[in-house]
Amino acid sequence: MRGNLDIFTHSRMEIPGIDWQKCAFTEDDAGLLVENFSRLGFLLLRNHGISGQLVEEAFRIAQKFFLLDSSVKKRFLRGTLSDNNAGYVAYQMESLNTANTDKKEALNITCSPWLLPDSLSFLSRLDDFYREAFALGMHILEQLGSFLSPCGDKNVLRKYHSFQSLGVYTEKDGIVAKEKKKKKKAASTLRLLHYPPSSSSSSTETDLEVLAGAHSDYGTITLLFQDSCGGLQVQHGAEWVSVPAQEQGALVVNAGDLLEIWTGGRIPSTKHRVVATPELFNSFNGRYSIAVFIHPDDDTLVQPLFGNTEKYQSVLASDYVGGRFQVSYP
Ligand SMILES: O=C(O)CCC(=O)C(=O)O
Repeated sequence: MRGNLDIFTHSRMEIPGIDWQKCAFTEDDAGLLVENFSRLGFLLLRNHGISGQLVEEAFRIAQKFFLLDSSVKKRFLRGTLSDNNAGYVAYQMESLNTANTDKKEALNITCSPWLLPDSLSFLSRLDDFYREAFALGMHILEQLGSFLSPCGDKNVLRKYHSFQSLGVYTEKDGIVAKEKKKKKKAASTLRLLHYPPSSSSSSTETDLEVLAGAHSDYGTITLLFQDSCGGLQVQHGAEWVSVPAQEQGALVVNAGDLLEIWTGGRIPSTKHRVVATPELFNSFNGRYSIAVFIHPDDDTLVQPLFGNTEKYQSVLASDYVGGRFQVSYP
């Protein structure tokens, strides 16, 4: 134990872990958070406070969605809804790295209004999960801001992130759409991911099957929930560090490109990928994960505030994410 943080991994080649509930969030704790987050741009957060029931329900909803017939899912393809990033990403439709197409399917749920048909109405139950995840994300940003800003300003990063509930709604709560129109827009997204069971039965250290190509995330921070299949790896120089699967219910937090810019490189947005594991070969349903991508409001000018402020150029949040999407979805 160091301060109020329980650092349960010490090797430079492991993802640092933090017990979030034990943290009183003093200035010392914020310093240790920054210190550990700075190492790889990844953290494992135990006791994160998000209701286990909500997490389990979110995974059940993901399974229910991906089990739908592919002809149903394809009715809601990404690019055909009012928000360009919302919708279903079919198997091999995305290339997180141009070297190969990803062996996964995904559903992007953004905060822009999406009137769900009856067949998808169960997706509206994801809102509470998203709300808790977003609140945790804001708490993390407050801690980072309070340590990094010279005057201890908790709001220095948080203030650019307005909360909006997910845009999914059904006929009976149509009011959601009206409320959304008044609010600021942001690219924050809840993403359900499914990696079907691998067809290949051999994946060795030297010959790994890549299911999601190496990439960095585009926004501020990502909260990632994964099942027990494992396979997430984080780049460290020429090596790949494996992220333990679902360690004691821990969730993964990683920095996106915009946090790297804001922190002048102090907290890096590190490349990561997903590879096939023996657990995936043996699993009947494949691998499931859920990512909450937290982005600043579209009109935010993201500029280096701390760290090496000379190294990065300012960028408009909406321009940056738009550019990255163009490359991922050829
Ligand atoms: O599925 C995962 O574990 C990671 C997904 C990911 O990195 C992404 O969608 O950006």
